[in-house]
Amino acid sequence: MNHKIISGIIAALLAGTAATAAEPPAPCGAVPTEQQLKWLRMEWYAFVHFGLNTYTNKEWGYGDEDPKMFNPSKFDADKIVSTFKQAGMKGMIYTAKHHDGFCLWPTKSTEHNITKSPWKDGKGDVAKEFADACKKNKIKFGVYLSPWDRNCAEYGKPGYLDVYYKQISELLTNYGPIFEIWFDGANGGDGYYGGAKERRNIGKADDYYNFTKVVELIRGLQPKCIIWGAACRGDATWGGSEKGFVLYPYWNVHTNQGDINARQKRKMDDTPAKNERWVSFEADTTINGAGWFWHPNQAGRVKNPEHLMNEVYMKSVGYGANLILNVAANRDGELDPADVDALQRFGEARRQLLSTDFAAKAKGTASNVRGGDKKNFGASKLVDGDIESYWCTDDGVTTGDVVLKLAKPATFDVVRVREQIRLGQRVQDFAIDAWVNGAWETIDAEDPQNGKSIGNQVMRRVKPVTTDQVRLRITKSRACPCISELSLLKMPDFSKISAPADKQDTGLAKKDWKCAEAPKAIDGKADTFWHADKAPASFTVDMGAVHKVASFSYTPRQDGKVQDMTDRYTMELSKDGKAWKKVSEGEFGNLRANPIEQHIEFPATEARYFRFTATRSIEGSGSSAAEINIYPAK
Ligand code: FUL
Repeated sequence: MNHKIISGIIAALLAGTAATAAEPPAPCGAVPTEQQLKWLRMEWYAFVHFGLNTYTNKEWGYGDEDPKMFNPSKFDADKIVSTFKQAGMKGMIYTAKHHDGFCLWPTKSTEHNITKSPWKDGKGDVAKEFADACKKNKIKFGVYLSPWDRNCAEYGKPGYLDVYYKQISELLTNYGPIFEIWFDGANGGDGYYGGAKERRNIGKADDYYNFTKVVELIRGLQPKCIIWGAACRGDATWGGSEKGFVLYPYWNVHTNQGDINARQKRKMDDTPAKNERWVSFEADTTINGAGWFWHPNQAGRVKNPEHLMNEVYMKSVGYGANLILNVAANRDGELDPADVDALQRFGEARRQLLSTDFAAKAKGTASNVRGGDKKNFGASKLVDGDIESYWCTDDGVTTGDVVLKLAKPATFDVVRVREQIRLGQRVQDFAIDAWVNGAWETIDAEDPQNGKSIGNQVMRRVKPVTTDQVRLRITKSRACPCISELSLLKMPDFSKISAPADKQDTGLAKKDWKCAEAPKAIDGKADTFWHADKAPASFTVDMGAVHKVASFSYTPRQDGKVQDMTDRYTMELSKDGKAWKKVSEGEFGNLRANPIEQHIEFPATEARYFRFTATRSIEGSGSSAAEINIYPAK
């Protein structure tokens, strides 16, 4: 027997005496489907609002818009999609039909569709061009299909459902794999409805659309498609704001509809309930403060990369949810250069943030390792760059810590932690310490009040420290913790990524304006507002001199309340304060979900006075306005 064989036998004998491989723990509570898991790992993708509203300067079309307006001479889906790809986005969702009911693909379900537009001689198909471009650029394609249809004569009656189900079927049959379908929650209200021009209420959306049936239909056509909204009957739902954040702690597991709908900061039950479901949140927002659709002169309202990072990305993806970021196409069918600039800079900032993990390959020591099996469940799993492997403790051990010794001292200010969510979301509270000047210093404390969640991932902004040792302390968990990764990251220096300058246009200077009834509507401050107990209610403003004006903007009350929030108006102008001309009347769309400033254009008119009449409010019988701006004709 030669030397090599003998040592081989000794090694085999020794291995036999070592601890045997431990079994993985049983899942705890609800777990994501394979599709939900893949979807959560996409993190972020684009939303593209592009349709007839793009041409009317509105957020919500009424349903009577002329399809002839749609003629985007420079539309190039590939150019748009490659911009998203370059920014690092993993997919895009297109508004194939918004509330105005206009279908941007040649549907057989309604006449109100793109075949009636001059674009490509009525042979265009925006959904197809986006789907093909996504395939080419290797990002995923999804569709938004508004349930509310302000054009369809049958809306609110059973007949509409055939139309709607047909639209779902067409989009899920003819455009390749759809990664997500979006069912907007805005429903019912006034509209054109085939000429009826009336208000239609549908009662409970879940009952009217029969989302249980919708889910079945979709599962039959594309079982891998993530179903968003649909009264939470699908896989994912709204994050609760249109500002792009979710609340923290953030839990993907819910015991009932009310729990999901509340979307509130809450503690998770220590013991999983039998009826728990996995429904993840998706935070939605626009890259441009002007709204979901493109609006003229919106360039100055783009959100800068630092805001996108701190207020949007870190509070959505960084809390464990997904982010859908809207970048609207303009009337030519192109993205706004200012939006593209901000997107690319934010994309670069995100890349830089994730580019260096100072914890990679650190040496880990854990307080407890499942079955003593370091090979499969040891602390090194936290830093091996493999999202599937994880550190895990013995069953019943729901607290524990891991100390990571870095190869060399590093300076970081973001700590990312991820759970192996295939086994459920478990951790209810944790803390992070750094070894500084010979002692442990807590750089991210526990939250005994609400606890802290992890889930797919959590990115914590911590006090910047330089250290070569970091400790993760799991202090509360529903079952033995299963932590797949811990990363130490550094936020980039935004001054080097140069954000687009904020150059918001507020219109005519107001220093000579006078208004006895509503000074707060013209004080230049969005946090104060004019309020009246009734609607209609008006106020008149003397602008001090005659100007040729062509548009105005209205900012709704910004205190988070919708009570008495005006959403219909009349605007009149006068040169002398005696003879008045109505230049515009209508609706401010989507204020409940997204109470932002809205711009309204009217024919250029010479005026010294304007009279704003609030004619209706979303809730209550009063009226309000935080600010009115008036813009000169160009
Ligand atoms: C909202 C809609 O009403 C908006 O117009 C927009 O499409 C947004 C994404 O969802 O609820």
